[in-house]
This record gives sequence, C-alpha cells and structure tokens, in this order.
Amino acid sequence: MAAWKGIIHAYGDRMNISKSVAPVTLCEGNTPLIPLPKLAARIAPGAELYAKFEGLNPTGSFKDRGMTTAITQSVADGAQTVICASTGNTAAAAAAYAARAGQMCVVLIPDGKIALGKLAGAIAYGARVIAIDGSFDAALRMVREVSDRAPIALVNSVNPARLEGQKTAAWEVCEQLGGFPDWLCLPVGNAGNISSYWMGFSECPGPCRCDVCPRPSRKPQLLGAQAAGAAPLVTGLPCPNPETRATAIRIGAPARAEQALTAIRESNGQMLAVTDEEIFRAYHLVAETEGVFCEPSSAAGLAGLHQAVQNGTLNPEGKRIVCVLTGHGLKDPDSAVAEGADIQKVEANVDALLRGLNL
Ligand code: AN7
Repeated sequence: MAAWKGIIHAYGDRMNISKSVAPVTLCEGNTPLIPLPKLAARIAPGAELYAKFEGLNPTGSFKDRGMTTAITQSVADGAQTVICASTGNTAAAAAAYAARAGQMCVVLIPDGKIALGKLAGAIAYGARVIAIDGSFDAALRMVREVSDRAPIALVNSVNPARLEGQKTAAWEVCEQLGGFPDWLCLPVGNAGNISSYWMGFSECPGPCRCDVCPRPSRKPQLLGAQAAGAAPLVTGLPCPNPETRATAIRIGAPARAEQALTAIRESNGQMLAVTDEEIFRAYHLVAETEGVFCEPSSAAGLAGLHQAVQNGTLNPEGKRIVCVLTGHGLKDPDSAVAEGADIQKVEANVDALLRGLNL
C-alpha cells in the first residue's frame, strides 16, 4: 500500500483551495473506523455502531483536517502570521501547522476554560497564547476584527478553506463502510464540523471516486449534539453565557449556525441537547466497554445517539451508525482523573497487594 501523505495529497483535486504551493501537512486523516459492538448493545441495540476516531490525528483532534488546508491556503496567500480563537483543539492544530509553515501563530483562548493537553500543544508548537477574560464567542469576535485590521490570516472555520479539508472525513467514512452510513452523530460547537460532513456527503457520490457507494442511495441522517448549557441551535435562543464541563463545545454563538441547521433539515436529522451528566456517562462507557478514550466533548455524539434511541426518535435496528469521536481523551487529563478516579493505595509488598485485590 502506498504511504499515506495526508488529505490534500489524497483528495486535493476535489478541494477548492490553491494548488500553487506544496501542501503543509502532518499526514493527517486516514483515521480508523472502529466497530463498537458492546457499546451498541448498551445504547443502540441492533445497530452496527462505529467510532470514526478523529483523536488519532497528528495533534489529537479532527481540527488537523481543516488546518492542513487553511494553512496551505494562507501560505499561498502570502500570510506570515495566522490567528484563531479557540476552545483548545483549533489552537493546537493551528500552532502545529503554522510551525511547519514557518509562520507566527496567535491563539486567543477563554482563560481557564481549555483542557490541559490542548494548552500544552499550543505552547509546545510555539504559538503566542493569549488568554482573555471572556468566552470563545468574544474571542472569535476579536480575531475576526483583528484579521480585518491587520495583515493576519484568520484560520477559524469561518475561513472556507477549513471546510475544504474537514469534508474529507465524510469521504473516508464512505470508503471505510463501503457506502453511506444511515446516521452520523457528532458534537456541535462552532458548527464547522457538521457543516463540513454535510458538504462531503453531498459531494459524494458523484465526484467521489470511492467506487463503493451504492448509487443512487440515501445520504446519512445527521444527529448533532450540543451541550445543554450551550445549545442555541436547539433552543433557538441566544446563549450569551455558555456553560458546560465539555469545554471544547462551550460555545454560545456558532459561526456556522445557519449551515448546520440546513444540514440537519436537508438530512432529515436532528439537533439535540445533552446534559453534562449524559456526556460524561457516554465518555466513561465508551472507554470502559470498548477501550476507546476520547475527550468529554467527543462523547456528546454518543450521548445524543443514546438519548434519541431512548426517546424513540431514532430506531437503531439494522442501522449503520457512525459516531465521530472528535478528540483524544489525553487532551483532557484533568477530566479523566477527576471523573471516577478510583486509585487504591497499598503498602509496597505483595501480601498487602493480594489483600488489597481481595484475591
Ligand atoms: C473535541 O478548538 O471550536 O462544531 O476552538 O474541540 O466544528 O466547532 C473545538 C470544537 C467537537 C465542535 N469536538 O466542533 C476549537 C473548537 C471537539 C472540539 C468540537 C470541537 P465544531
């Protein structure tokens, strides 16, 4: 098998980005689609359930797909500095790809509200990290204005080049399954990812060269899950003070709101709100039953699926269902250790250990 060289190499001819410069890539994409049979039995009986484990991208989240294209485009445009607002993962991805491109990277984060592994990444990759006393939404407003007033490229998902890369995940899912899934479930924050999946599915089959999709066939129904404390797309109301322990999706004014709601409508899908309790239950369950460790926000899609099955709006029987696990669990070590940490202390000898184990 030929070496994997990243998504621009694999799919660039179907991306609306500049081809005038060499791709800035970390060989992102090509992430596994992992069967979750035991979890299916618990939350979606009768379904063929899979995780698209995007936490296995080079910086540990799905953001790498959109960042290889956004940074490549910014290099083609001559940008020497890039900027983004972030709940963490975008910051780490932007910092890594900017480092590779030899650009300066500025990231604005909500002070105290980003997970440790994401901050560690942004710092390690050499970004200028700026914490503001405000939410992601305030940070996004600031960087939009800064990129208007200074020669700095904005690499949040309001930048269309981000979606050009992100949509490749939909094509990978089709290739890996040998056709469309029936449902695709994922967390929704700024709504770039759900918009991108719908772009990808809508452009496939047709320009798709996977040659496996039954054509014509029905595109997947999308299930978007927002955190209950940050769910403007569910309530239809402004959310000036988003709150959730799933900090990646602590976003009250999604930039791609309209596009996301169109995707839900066109796919005959659903957008729903999941409580932190539901999110964390799913987060533990997928790790403990299937050995797949994602970050809390990533489990929102699983929690949403569970909720929809329970309330009868999604019949899992005989369905192929893909949940996108957007980020790796190691991004947020504090959540892992704080939640359900059960560390037993024993004296440093074998008798004490055997007694402690009750064997
Ligand atoms: C793990 O990094 O918005 O709906 O600034 O990190 O496309 O925003 C992260 C979002 C889901 C939501 N899962 O995706 C950021 C940022 C994880 C995330 C989302 C994010 P979008």
